[in-house]
Amino acid sequence: MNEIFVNIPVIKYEEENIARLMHMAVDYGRSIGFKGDFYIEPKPKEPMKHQYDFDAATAIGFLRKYGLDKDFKMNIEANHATLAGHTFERELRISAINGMLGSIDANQGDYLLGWDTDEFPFDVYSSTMCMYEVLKAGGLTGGFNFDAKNRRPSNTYEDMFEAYILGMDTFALGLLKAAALIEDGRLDAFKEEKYSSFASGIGAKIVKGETSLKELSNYAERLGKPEDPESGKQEYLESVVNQVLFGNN
Ligand SMILES: [Mn+2]
Repeated sequence: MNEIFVNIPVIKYEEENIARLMHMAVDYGRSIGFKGDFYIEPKPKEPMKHQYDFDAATAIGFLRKYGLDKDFKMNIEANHATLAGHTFERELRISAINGMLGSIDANQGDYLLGWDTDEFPFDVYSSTMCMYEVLKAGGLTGGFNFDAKNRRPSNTYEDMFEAYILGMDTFALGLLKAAALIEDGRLDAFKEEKYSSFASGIGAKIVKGETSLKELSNYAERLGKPEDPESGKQEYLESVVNQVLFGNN
């Protein structure tokens, strides 16, 4: 209980109480016939320095610890990913690989400000990589919500229409470009090649959990001096994305 005396909340109780509240919400929802997913929207920083749901990985760990992961999924907001120091697409991927990708708040933030500006999205790189993750995940159980508002100088009704049209068009274009990236195939081909050493031999044994540090140590010693590492081809992959987005291929 020392934590009380230095004016820090008893974190264990607070986490358990949040989990109790969430269990009660699930029980009540199920009792009135609600069969859908509950969503939790990770967000760091606001309104305080320590957030229990800092990012997707933190929230997923919390839900699993307290037995809530079958009832909850992530609602990933682009601007919150930025605040957590992640990219939007990374938060989507973390959710998807854990079976927890639910829905999306499709806004964007200001990379220079460090708080939640909830701008309507216009960044087509970001919407493309978002839709790439959605397509790779096989879709969403939820949907898209802008969670965005006009900037203060945009003060007419016409501006509101323009903002929603901008957001819709940005994500529609992102969807088309994400599909084009997948159909192009070069990104997937590179990734398959990059990890191909895990498909056979000692790599396959690692993946299947059929080896040990001792065996790997012996294996590494037998290899002798390592060859130069293969190229990560960062600039090549970025040029592929540009070619697909802007049609220079
Ligand atoms: Mn939101």
